[in-house]
Amino acid sequence: MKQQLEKIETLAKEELSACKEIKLLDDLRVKYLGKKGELTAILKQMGKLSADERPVIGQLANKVRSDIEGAISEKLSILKENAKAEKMKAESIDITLPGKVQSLGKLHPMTVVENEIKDIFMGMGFSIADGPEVDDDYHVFEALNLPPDHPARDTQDTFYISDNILLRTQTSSVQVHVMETQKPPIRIISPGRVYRSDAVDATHSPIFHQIEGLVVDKGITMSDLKGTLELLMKKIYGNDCKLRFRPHHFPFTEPSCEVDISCFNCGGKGCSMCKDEGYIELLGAGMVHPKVLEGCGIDSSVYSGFAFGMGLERMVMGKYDINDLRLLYENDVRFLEQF
Ligand code: 2NM
Repeated sequence: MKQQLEKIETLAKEELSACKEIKLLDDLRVKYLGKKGELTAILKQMGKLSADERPVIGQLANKVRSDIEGAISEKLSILKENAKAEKMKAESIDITLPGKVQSLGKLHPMTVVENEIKDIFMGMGFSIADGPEVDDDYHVFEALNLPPDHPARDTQDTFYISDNILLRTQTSSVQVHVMETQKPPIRIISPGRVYRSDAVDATHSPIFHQIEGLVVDKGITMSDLKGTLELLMKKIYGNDCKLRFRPHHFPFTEPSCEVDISCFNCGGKGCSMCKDEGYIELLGAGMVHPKVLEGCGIDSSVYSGFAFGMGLERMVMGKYDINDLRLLYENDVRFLEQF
């Protein structure tokens, strides 16, 4: 019987050490230690033993049971550890793997400058006005003191949908809509796309962009116009930039002026960029013509206003030293990547 017990222990330990799965461990426990197990079968024969042998074998049987139990629980924890380690390995992420570089897009230089100008004007209390690109003759020309036979219409030849409906040549049409529907004080800028019947070259395009501004209130003078434009240009081109106001004529303003800024390139000394002028023309401006105010239902004996208009393309070309307008529309990444 002693040998039988020792054999059971040896066999159990052999089987246990070969066991590789947690669920098979339970089968082994039943096989050796269960009610119908091998150890129990031997203990059932204890009655046949003599009184001398019984305690010795009993003690041995208990030792074998606890040895096997110990071996099972030891094996169980080893198998659990292994399973955990394998799971960790399967789920691990190799953080040394180089990442995929995401190439981020960015804003077009036209958008950058437009946003910059909008921010500056919003900081001065202006709001942004929007309006139709297809409008009628009245809002684009007539209300701006450009009657049908006016010679200035020649320089603003545009695309006609019908005799009366056309693509706007400047965003002043938006300002007419605003003056018709809002009471002063008015403080707006109107950025947007405008159209002229021009052939494409380095400085012309039939579609381009403008930002116009309009202020109407009691007591508005030319000095308000000068102060506003000076602040705008110093914020965009730096504090050293100087402005030059030259007399000019527009049908919709009186008096009118053109505004130049000291050359971005040479600072005023004269170079090829400013054609030795030292200055570059950037804006048209003036005091809103009384006829325009009256036409929009604003009493010109009470209110006065200033207005200005600038080409966005020209501002962008000056700021980034771009010599051909077409580069702004072609969307060639080799060009766009430079900003
Ligand atoms: C310019 C130059 C000068 C202008 C005038 C008006 C309005 F609607 F108030 F009459 N809006 N914009 C204006 C004045 C535009 O662009 C070169």
